[in-house]
Amino acid sequence: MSEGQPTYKLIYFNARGRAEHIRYIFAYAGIDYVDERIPKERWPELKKSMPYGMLPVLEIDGKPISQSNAVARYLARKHNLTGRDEWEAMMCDVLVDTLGDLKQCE
Ligand SMILES: N[C@@H](CCC(=O)N[C@@H](CS)C(=O)NCC(=O)O)C(=O)O
Repeated sequence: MSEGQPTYKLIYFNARGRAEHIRYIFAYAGIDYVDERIPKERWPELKKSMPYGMLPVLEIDGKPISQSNAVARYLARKHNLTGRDEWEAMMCDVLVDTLGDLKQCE
């Protein structure tokens, strides 16, 4: 990985879905990134080249990383958005996991 600020490209569909919390982190932390929104008709072809065949994917200096919550936690840690201590970090995880449970019930 390069020194200084990495380059970021967030690849997702034109939706909030599983990418919006990553966009929030970028916005809150004031980080520049490319917000690439894939039209549905391009997806079948692109899917073959994505890790695990799903989106979102965050390219960090060109390296594709999948799993939205892993990406969000990585960015949150890097930009001091995981609370003041271990307890608050756990509370952040409680919130994320609870939201995940609610999503499964949709
Ligand atoms: N656990 C993954 C789930 C990713 C996921 O389910 N992505 C869906 C969109 S929300 C997807 O890529 N669907 C298209 C497909 O599977 O072909 C994450 O949180 O990133």
